[in-house]
Amino acid sequence: MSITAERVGSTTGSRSGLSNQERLELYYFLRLARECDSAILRLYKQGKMVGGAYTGYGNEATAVGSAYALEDNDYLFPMHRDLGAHLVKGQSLKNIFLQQLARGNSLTRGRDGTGHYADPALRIYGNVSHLAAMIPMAVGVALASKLRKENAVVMNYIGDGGSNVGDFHEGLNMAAVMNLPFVLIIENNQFAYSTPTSKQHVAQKLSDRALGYGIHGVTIDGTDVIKVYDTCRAAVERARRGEGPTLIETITMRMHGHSASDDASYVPKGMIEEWKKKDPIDRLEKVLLNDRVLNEVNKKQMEEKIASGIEAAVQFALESPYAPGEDAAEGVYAP
Ligand SMILES: Cc1ncc(C[n+]2csc(CCOP(=O)(O)OP(=O)(O)O)c2C)c(N)n1
Ligand SMILES: [Mg+2]
Repeated sequence: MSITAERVGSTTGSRSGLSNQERLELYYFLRLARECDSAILRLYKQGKMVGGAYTGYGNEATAVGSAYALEDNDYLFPMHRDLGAHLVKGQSLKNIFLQQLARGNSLTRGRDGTGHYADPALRIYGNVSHLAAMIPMAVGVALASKLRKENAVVMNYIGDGGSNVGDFHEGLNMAAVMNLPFVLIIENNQFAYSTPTSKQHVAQKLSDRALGYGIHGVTIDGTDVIKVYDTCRAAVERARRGEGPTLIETITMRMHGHSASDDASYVPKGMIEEWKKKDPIDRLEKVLLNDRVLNEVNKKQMEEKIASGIEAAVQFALESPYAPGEDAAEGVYAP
């Protein structure tokens, strides 16, 4: 197997061959993800959420571009910044807000208020809270899928911080040794809660770790949705051909605090302003306007569709009941 550890690629130009309609769809999902996050923050500030609120501001291009490279029978193991990936894989707004608002008719039947859910019908296995513990699980699914000859690929995500947990090594090494159809994305958004990457690792690039496992590794601009799509599509196709796992590091910035209760005051002054210039939505919008794929008319239509869709889902969730207290332990433990 040939090994590539490319340097951070240029962010201009695309090999994607995406149609204009597909590029518009990517733009739609970027905006949908961000508007969902904004709605989640509003609900949190209104005291309508049961627990914390985690958003993906700045991570949208990574979440959307990567999941867009998957087919229906592929598996998605996202982490807490990847609402955009849930949406691309087909999750409904209703289910997202029922889950966020911890209602009894949510996918976890009110047992959780975040993306910690599974939806086997869509092959989405939302993150387990313990960082990196999901990697060996996702690798296990890749093994099961290979044994069943499903021709499916597993896409899994981890943060810069989570990539330093031991499970990362065990999971990725196992995927490499067994030559599994597995793609692992490290979302390097500069911080793990308040810890900057300089205090997490001294590796120049986290994708260089791929060399140690004998697999493909690449570091790319995680704010460029087309670049993310291109890279992930190539990795997914390679995995489907039986050529093993890929480690993809996407460089971006966590534009908000770790959660809604964190004001991110530890982030150096000016850093957020600097990264705003690389806002994933603005970047694609400029290209699409310039190419006359997007215009004021279809942009407005899209905004209205997004706003009304979210409004209806939030309303439905707010009107849905919480789970009755008596059955709180049901479905939590194996019978
Ligand atoms: C093993 C483990 N330790 C600590 C936590 C608490 N925790 C949840 S998210 C998080 C920060 C993760 O940082 P990173 O992996 O960089 O992802 P990011 O939140 O920046 O996207 C921490 C410390 C956890 N969930 N699991
Ligand atoms: Mg991080």
